[in-house]
Amino acid sequence: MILVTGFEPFGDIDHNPSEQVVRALEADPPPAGELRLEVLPVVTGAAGDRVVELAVECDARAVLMLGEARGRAEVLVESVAVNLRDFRMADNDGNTAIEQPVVADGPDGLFSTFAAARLVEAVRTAGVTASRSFSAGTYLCNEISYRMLHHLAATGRSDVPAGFVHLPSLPAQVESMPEGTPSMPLDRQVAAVRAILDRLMTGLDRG
Ligand code: PCA
Repeated sequence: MILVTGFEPFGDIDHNPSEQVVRALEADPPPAGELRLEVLPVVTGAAGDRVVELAVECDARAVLMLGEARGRAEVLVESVAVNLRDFRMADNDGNTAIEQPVVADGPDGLFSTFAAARLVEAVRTAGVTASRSFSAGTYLCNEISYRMLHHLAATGRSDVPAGFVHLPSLPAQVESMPEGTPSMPLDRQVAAVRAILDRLMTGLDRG
């Protein structure tokens, strides 16, 4: 089972591309491999608890966490998560955090366990613009990525490919954002995520 998560909308903007990609995969699942799909709340603590719980519950062989990176034009495959919660805006339950760790006494940073460079290649081959990224920020996306990578390391399962991918905003969303904010149509985003899943599954089959 491969665990794939998205996030609900956050802040004052409707929709989240990651939620819509998860819904698209629900409606038309990839032929190879079973997926466990879920949309997570943008709530500190709860989102990380849930993603770890899901990975345990479905005994995930790979974990792909998705979220929105507003203002970015390409698909960003994250290589690292940091042990820092420092929120620009309150989460959806009104929680704030300044210079707080994600996990008390955890290491400063943890590398994604999926092969980020190869996933970027897979997305580009599918004709969608993509890059590696070395910062997922200090908000919920970084938090759940850190929680998952910490869980895998703590349970001796860092061989499970896991990590975070940030998606651009959707065209409809940027209408209420500052002029010139980049976006990417949903079908391109879905194509990118399908290419990533395909690559992840091929890697698993190779053992
Ligand atoms: N993006 C935010 C949190 C939820 C989402 O989709 C982030 O980049 O942290």
